Amino acid sequence: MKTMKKVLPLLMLAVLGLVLLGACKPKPAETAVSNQYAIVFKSTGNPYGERQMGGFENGIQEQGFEAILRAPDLPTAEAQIQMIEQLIAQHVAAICIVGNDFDALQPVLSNAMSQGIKVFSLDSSVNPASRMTHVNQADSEKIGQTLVEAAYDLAGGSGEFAILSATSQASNQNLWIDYMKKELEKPQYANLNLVKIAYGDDLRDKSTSETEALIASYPNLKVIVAPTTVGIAAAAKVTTDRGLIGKVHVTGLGLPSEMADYIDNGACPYMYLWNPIDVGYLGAYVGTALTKGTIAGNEGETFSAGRLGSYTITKAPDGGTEVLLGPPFKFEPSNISDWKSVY
Ligand code: RAM
Repeated sequence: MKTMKKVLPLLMLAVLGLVLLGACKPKPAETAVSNQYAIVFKSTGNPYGERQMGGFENGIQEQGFEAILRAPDLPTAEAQIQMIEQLIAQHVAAICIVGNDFDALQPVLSNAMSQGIKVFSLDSSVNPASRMTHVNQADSEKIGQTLVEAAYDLAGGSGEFAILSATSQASNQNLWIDYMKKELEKPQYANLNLVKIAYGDDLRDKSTSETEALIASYPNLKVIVAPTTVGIAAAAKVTTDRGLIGKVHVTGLGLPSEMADYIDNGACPYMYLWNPIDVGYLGAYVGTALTKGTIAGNEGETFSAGRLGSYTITKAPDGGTEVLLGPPFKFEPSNISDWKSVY
């Protein structure tokens, strides 16, 4: 019994010593971060998406990492969920998502983040709970205002106009359309009537048939505003083929390489866009800044984005944060030939 009394404190000391030793021991190296950075675009067959993914790939590769480029055949959330599940299984370092839906990707993207994968959206945002930050191509409110001003100008101040959008769930188009509706409430637009919002789903054939339906249903239609590069090209082709140049004006957001002919022939007197290659490239640097821990996606953090220089994360209108590329650019007959071979 006596020996026990002597030994017990010694034993306790030894245990304490072992515990302390364990706490001070250098931690085993963290599991190596993958060198793979993935981007998931809305759908295949979209030249704008190809440019954006190309910019992302370039930005990732020049930093010595591997880029994975994915896009489903159809622009649905379900198809993107499957792709993201595969990327989680691969344990990529980061996923850059061009969302086909604002909310529907939340469970799968939250799961990715809980496994240490850095998740951010680009071009078409997902809700703030599903992302660490968002790469926004241009000020969303400004885009909405600019497109209403264009419709007003091309309609000559009054009359009917329609919107030809992408899918009804596309968060970037929906946000721009919301800002357009807000802008339309201003008294100066009292005689400008938005008669219909049609959805071409960023598919060439559907955008063509939706444009034809607009023209058939609204014989007095003066302007079609397509805030999608696929939609605007389809609409301009329809008005050109049907001899409606000068009667139904087409404007919106277009890719210069696809729209140069329609700007030259007058089907689309002018349109707007940003550089999609730069959007993707900026995304590449957001991805690596997140994995390096330079940023965590919080307002006020800064990072450098290669040839584009330095950027600061700001508050987004949806309550999350974003990185803004810059202002949209106007393409018109005087400058379109400079841009049609660039993107
Ligand atoms: C289409 C896509 C893309 C959008 C551009 C303007 O290519 O919907 O997400 O940003 O148009």
